[in-house]
Amino acid sequence: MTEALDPIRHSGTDLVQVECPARRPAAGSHDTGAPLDGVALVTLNRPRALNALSFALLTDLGRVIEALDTDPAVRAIVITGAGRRAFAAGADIGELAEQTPDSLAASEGFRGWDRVAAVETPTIAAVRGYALGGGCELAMTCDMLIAGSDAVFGQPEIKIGIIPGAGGTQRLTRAIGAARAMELLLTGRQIRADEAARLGLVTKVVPAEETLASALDLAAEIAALPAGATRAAKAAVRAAAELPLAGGIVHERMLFRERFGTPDQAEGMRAFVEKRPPRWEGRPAPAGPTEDRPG
Ligand code: CO8
Repeated sequence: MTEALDPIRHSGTDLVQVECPARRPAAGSHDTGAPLDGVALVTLNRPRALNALSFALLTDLGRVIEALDTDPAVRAIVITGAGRRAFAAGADIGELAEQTPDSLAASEGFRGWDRVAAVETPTIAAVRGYALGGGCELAMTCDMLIAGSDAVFGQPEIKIGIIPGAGGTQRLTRAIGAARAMELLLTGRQIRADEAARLGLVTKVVPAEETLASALDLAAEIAALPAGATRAAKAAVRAAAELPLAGGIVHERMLFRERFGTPDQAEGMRAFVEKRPPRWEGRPAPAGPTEDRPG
């Protein structure tokens, strides 16, 4: 761990806060919330502007995410927005209004999304309120998306004379299909959590107040599993969006073979045979017997 050398990894910045290990939201006034081993919580922190993604925020987000991704103690990352009203209502329109084709070509801003897309650690978006424009694109860039019942998704860029520029046309189309993506992209219509779930945009919808806890619980479940395997599973699923089926299967087989000979593979299989919980590298064995044995 390099905690003392890299404060951004553990506390973030004013615009992008980090809690690592994350704490589950407290149940009562005396409960500080249990720390969740291996889970980092990243909070977009401009609540008065509905967490609009300014260039400065995007730069900080990229640095924070990169730092967390290279920390071996971090095995799952949750990204959320400060406050109850928004995950993020898009890129900062005030800043965008000043841009030209040349300034955008030279801009580092896009790297905020690109860096989130590039991390090997599993990522989960916890969305309450608005996830619009670049905010929707950021949520879709995460591997899983937990939506509160008050979540609202959309790509409204068409209404301000532009189109999505941070992957929205591509990721929305892959997530929900071309015909449905076309309608949302060409009208800018916003959809609520239940419709987003029906369309396959989100992993699950939960009561609004439980959004963050639910995302953190999912992250903790993933973080308790062997990190090499969760990263490989993520890489394989990501490849499905990039490669033709035959190429994707070749890629999966390569990742599958790579697992063999790793300490986690040896330990996982030995523990199964010996009918005991596995002890993953660098972590204590879980208390109880294994509940779910692989099928
Ligand atoms: N940018 C800047 N400020 C914003 C944004 C935004 N995207 N969204 C909200 N705000 C600010 C408002 O200006 C307001 O500030 P203030 O109180 O100082 O006036 C504050 O947040 C609260 O917003 P509202 O008063 O508008 O709240 P409402 O409840 O009335 O409306 C909405 C909420 C519907 C979310 C409304 O704020 C809205 O339509 N926001 C804009 C949504 C939008 O069009 N998003 C897409 C932006 S373009 C984009 O994301 C492109 C991404 C790719 C570019 C990559 C560049 C590097």
